[in-house]
Amino acid sequence: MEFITYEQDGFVGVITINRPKALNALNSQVLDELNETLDAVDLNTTRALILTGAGDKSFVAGADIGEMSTLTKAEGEAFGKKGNDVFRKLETFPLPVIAAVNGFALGGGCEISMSCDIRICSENAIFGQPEVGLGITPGFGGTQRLARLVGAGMAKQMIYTARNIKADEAYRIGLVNAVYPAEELMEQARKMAAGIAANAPIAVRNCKKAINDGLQVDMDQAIVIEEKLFGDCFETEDQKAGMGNFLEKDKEKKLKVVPFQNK
Ligand code: DAK
Repeated sequence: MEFITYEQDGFVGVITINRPKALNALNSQVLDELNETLDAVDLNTTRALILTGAGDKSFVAGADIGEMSTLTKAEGEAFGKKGNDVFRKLETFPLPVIAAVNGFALGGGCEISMSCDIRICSENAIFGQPEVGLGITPGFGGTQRLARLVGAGMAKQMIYTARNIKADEAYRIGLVNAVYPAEELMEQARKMAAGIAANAPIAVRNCKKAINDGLQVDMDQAIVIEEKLFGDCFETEDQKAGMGNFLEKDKEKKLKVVPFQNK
């Protein structure tokens, strides 16, 4: 791989988009390599992923404008599909994904962070959807995910004005969960990922699915989705061990990570 690095640290996988000369802009090759990287993640030994960008200036400065500028209509559609497929794969990935946003997250960069489950960022992070200034609409789900995350009014303001926002404003509007000094960002991301990994992995996966799938339907159907995924947990060792430890009042045991098993 030329533009993606993957590092496994215990139960946590760290994916780094590594194209710093172009501020980690997403060209076709980056999207292909990201797709392959996700396909290669070992779901038996990994419980959470972190997605970040190489360097201290940029998470992802958007889709590659140079590559896009010469696309024909058919090529533009193919590029859009490639991006959307990878972003959707991240969004529906069976493990939680934390975006550690270490600088610019513009256009496709903001959009890929929104395909992750949780966003945390460094104090120098800048978010924005500048597409209308380039004569296009956000094309990797920005109109949809931003509106769902921060509400239609704020999303429309950001998208129509193409104005970038700084980390503190991203925090204020709920686009990111926390802001850290740049040098602490990855440590905090790893800490959060390790906290997730210490919990019952099938229950965590089911929570992700319940939230994601439930948000697409009305409350009556959403509750049925939750019931089903809740019921599934009662076929797992994790549920028996987790509740058994509590009932035995064994605090030490209760804190132990219960072994992962595939269903
Ligand atoms: N694409 C390609 N190269 C980029 C880039 C990008 N998005 N952003 C930065 N670079 C490159 C610069 O060209 C420069 O390369 P060299 O000249 O050194 O070779 C290098 O990274 C450093 O950038 P700067 O010299 O510009 O650095 P500054 O600190 O001065 O400025 C900046 C940083 C982030 C403010 C600036 O680089 C910038 O404004 N970049 C563009 C940001 C942007 O507009 N991003 C949104 C792109 S549009 C679609 C689906 C999705 C999309 C499109 C279609 N379909 C469904 C078909 C998505 C669109 C977008 O994301």
